[in-house]
Amino acid sequence: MWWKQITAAAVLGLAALATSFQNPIIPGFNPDPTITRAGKDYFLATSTFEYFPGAPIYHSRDLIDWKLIGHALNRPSQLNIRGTAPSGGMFAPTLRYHEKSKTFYLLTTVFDVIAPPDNNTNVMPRSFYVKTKNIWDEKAWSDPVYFDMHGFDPDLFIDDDGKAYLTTTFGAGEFVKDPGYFSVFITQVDLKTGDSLTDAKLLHVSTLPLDTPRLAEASHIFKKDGYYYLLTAEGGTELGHRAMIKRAKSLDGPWEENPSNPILHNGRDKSAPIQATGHADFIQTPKGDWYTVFLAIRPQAPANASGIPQLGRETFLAPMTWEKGQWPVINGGEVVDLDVKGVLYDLKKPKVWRDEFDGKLADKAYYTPRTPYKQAVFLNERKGYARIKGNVYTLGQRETPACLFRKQTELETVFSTELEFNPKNKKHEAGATIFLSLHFHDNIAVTVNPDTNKPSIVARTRSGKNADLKEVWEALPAGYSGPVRLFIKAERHQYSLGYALQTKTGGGKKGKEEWAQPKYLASVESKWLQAWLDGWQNFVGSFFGIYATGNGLPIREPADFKYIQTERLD
Ligand code: 6LW
Repeated sequence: MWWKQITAAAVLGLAALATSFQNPIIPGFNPDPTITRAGKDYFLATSTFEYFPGAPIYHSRDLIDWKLIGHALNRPSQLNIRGTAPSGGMFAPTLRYHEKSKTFYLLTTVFDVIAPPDNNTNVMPRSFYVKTKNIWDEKAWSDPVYFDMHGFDPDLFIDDDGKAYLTTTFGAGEFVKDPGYFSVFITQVDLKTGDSLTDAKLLHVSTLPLDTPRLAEASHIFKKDGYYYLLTAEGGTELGHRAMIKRAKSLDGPWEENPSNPILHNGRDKSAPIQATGHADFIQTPKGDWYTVFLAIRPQAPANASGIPQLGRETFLAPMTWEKGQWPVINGGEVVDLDVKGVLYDLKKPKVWRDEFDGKLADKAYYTPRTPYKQAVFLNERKGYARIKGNVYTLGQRETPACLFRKQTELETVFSTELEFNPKNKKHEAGATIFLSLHFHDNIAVTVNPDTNKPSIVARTRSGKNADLKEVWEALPAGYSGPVRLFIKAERHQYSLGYALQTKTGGGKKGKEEWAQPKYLASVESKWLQAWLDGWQNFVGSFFGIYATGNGLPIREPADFKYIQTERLD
């Protein structure tokens, strides 16, 4: 039956050719990915910085289709971020499943303030872990157990003899002549208390040239075939970002550097559409194949190293093999692309995503800046609406405004919502926002114009290195009391802010409501919502959101949002 074999082989061959997956696997602001596996289930966590809840846990059975199942840090006793500056908060986690104890550990670090211009208060990191035996129930994660070693990017490695090792990153200035700006330290820890059982030892200093950013971060230790491997991210989190690896037969060394370092570095091809690749973690499938997850950016306008990454750092995937001599080779040694051919499959994503607020939120992918001190969003007060009760804080303050945010996950998309809100004075405001930070965010809102005293739409944009504010006002037609639709159109080069009014209500005989076309009032260049604004430390990405505020005074008028939606522009 030779013909049958040939046909089968041809079909298999075609299938292999047709197989390919799209990067990023977890789009939108999802940096510092860390991955682990329990049986057939993969779990992946990323960083959330000043947003709450912290440490999203994604689940997948195939490394491609990821669902958010909850957050490891979901109550104030675990993550109490108050007054936290942009890009402070919850940093790079490590997620590990310890088979013997059937326990998941999530290690992370919290900073209050990270860098200028919000600097000069507390830049000291505090690292800790939380654990759970039931990762499916986010409430089951423990309270923090604090480590006593300094540093950030904590990694946990539990050896076959049960000894647990913590590695973190901090400055090695006092220890070696040519220190990296940041280097990796190791200590054995008592996992029950977080206490160190041995003195901290310098484990790794970046071997990059002295005139490059010699940062060694994102350490992860693996054991394979009698070797301990130390994976690090080096060169800074910008275009020089890369993954490096070294190995030893004992954690005490001597260490041997991979002659083919870096193992991941798209920066060697500045025309590639994925840049700043690094901060990686490894995973083996139940069948024995290896993959790496890592952070990277998708620059846009232009889509290469001179473009800008306003979605922040996202989570990417690439296949990996262990070559003879036992060093990992990522993506066959090639630059990683948006379309990775020959493995896994292409997951089609729906063009429209919508939350109708029918008594609960559609999923858990909602955030607020900092830890809320009080409930602001009510899903059961008015059927079919998310009711936001504004507080005194604005989106521009280091507090928790009354809002509901979602990560922007696609470059070209329209975010929209329908709002019912009756502002009584110029302080009353409710609307939609595209939000990078308390300094850079752009809103389209319903409020009262202080000059005319009329209920109006206002579009507020911020641009320039000092985030200069521009406003465009448009009065609502006299007597108009219907709902207002608000739109934020994201394109590669700009965001546009618009609104639409109802022209016919759904009441009466023919029953179908009608709406005018959206009218766009203002736009802002997307570079003012990107992660690499000069002089602003920025580890996050942009969010769409809805909000209400009393702008410094209490407000009793609720803002009722009927839905939020994103519709991809393709
Ligand atoms: C992360 C560290 C880093 O902790 O950025 O540039 C930090 N390197 O690895 C925030 O993601």
